[in-house]
Amino acid sequence: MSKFSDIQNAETCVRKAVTEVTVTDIHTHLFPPAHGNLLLWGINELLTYHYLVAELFTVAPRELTYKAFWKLPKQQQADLVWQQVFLKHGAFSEAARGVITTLNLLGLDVGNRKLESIRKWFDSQSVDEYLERVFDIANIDYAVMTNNPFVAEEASHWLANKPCPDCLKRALRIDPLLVDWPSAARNMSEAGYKINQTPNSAGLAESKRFLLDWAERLKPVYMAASLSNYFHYPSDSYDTDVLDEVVLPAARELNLPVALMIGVRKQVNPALGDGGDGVGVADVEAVQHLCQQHSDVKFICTMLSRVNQHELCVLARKFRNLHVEGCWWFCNNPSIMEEMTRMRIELLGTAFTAQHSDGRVLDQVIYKWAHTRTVLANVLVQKYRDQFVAGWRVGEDEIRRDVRALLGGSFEQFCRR
Ligand code: FIX
Ligand code: ZN
Repeated sequence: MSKFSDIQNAETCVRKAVTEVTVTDIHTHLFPPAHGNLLLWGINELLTYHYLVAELFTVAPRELTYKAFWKLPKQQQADLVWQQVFLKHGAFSEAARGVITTLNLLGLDVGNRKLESIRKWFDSQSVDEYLERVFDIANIDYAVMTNNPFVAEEASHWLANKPCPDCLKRALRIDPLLVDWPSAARNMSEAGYKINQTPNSAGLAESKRFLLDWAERLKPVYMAASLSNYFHYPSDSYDTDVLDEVVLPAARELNLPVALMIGVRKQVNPALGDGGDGVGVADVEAVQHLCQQHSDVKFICTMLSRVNQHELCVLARKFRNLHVEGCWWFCNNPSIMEEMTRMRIELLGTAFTAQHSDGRVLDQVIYKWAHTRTVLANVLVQKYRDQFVAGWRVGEDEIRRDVRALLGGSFEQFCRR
């Protein structure tokens, strides 16, 4: 295909390619509609997203206690967020601006700032069609969920073989095995596996059988765990034994990548519920040791602290079994996303995944991808300009190849390798 001879036409093509590319969303907290209330969607859920609940308490009058807030019905919680965050302080934050973007792209009149008509519209939606509509607006081919067999309610839907649409793939989420063995052991014992409260060799073998059984049931794209900023490997805590005896052997046997999300300071303020987690600088060397000592296992990694990003990116240059992905959670803001994406392209080319939505509320994926496309287009325009000035010419096919690589293509290639 012909190459662009002037940078303006190339840049126009870049922006068009980013706008039009179908995205693969490799980390979300969505659920199949058949799994009932586990799938969050609609204006009340959008407004009570744990990011916005945390923001509410940064501005609400002191008289609003956490306890009083949580006792309110969901709609009144949403009304409070709308009044205190949006009407009194504006939609500056990424989570607040995101609600506005979502409502606008759904074609709703958010300009009149009245929730009643918006609520009526959502009440008239059917969740199955709405899921399709949201994926269509966001232009997503499929999203990978977070499926935790240690959560009884989640497990019950899979054990009942409830339907799951093709656009939702599974991820086998295994945090409790690594961060809370006693609770994991209780769950597995209740499910009929012979597991002790302390991880002895018999219990580790049984927990591997539990993993293999769930992998058979879910057919996951990868196994995943969120780990604190205190995670080290190897270490003398039991998570090293669980990794060495259970998770990594299962990953090898199933040829499944292991996705590690590292750097959460769990529940720094428990009164905020899911919004109570913070961030801490983590140990990138733990990822280095895993890649070194298990070169036959594929690791997908994202870290929560901005401080860790450069070191993690350099590590991905050293290990072909490491794939860096996403601007996770507190990094999912335009300023940090731009910095991370620019750095990653400069160090990794397109051999990484630029973003995941982490969407907890179905409708959010609309804004998470709209905002990501804007940031990515601006960074890529600059990066193609840099190539152009150096003397490298590209054509439309290569631009579309590169954009897709950053938004799912490199991930799928890594998983296939
Ligand atoms: O561990 C995770 O998957 C995190 O993304 C979540 O626990 C977190 O609450 C979240 O949804 C952040 O966006
Ligand atoms: Zn998540």
